[in-house]
Amino acid sequence: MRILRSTLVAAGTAAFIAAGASGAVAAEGYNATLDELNGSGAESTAMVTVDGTTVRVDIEGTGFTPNAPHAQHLHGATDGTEFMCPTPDDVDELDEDGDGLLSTVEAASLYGGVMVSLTTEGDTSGDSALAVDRFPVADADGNLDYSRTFEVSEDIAGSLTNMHLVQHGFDIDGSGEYDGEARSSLDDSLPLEATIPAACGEFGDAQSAAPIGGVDTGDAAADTSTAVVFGSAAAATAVAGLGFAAYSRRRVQQ
Ligand SMILES: [Cu+2]
Repeated sequence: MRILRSTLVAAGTAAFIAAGASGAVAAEGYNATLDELNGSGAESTAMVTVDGTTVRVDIEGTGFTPNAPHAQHLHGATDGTEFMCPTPDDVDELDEDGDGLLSTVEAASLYGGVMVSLTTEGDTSGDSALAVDRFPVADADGNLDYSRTFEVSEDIAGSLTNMHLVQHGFDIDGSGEYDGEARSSLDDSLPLEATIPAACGEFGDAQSAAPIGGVDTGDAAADTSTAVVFGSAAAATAVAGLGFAAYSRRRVQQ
């Protein structure tokens, strides 16, 4: 082990020296495999690369509701609290309304609050948790690809390994859009289908990754033409606030 570690240190030093001329150093990467939640049939592979406070997120997913926006976040905490993705075995305990599904609020007690909103442009903080006109839209075949580089706070950069990637939105009744009688746990005016968790994954051990080059290049899938299902941005912001209020109350009650 000592030999291996020495080798790694030497390799790291070499990489640092080699990259020194351009000021870049090797970044750390974390892979995640996202499994379906709520029987959505959605699954993704993701990689988060961290270089100081610059973060790059790459996601490739399949099985998502076609032509629909999918909110996606890094959930967890920056205070070291341990969170995890729900498994089918957790549904019985967390499903407070007994509908057999985990709503966003029900699942948040396990996977934590929104730390980063993986939008296609603009703000990436928790304030944009429901900014659905800035989340990626799955293509006609249900593929959901995403790639974006952005800045985060030092607190968040230091806690990324303890966070989980959650993707939302699932056409439960197969009508082709987010509708139905069931209401979102975040706001009665929204369909449950629009915000229900569809996939969740945890990040594995760090590995060396190529330095992140440049800043946001705007290469995220930014088709917003069919993305406005929650109404105005102001309404979405209000909804996000309600979601956090509900979540905070839950935490206090526990
Ligand atoms: Cu989320």
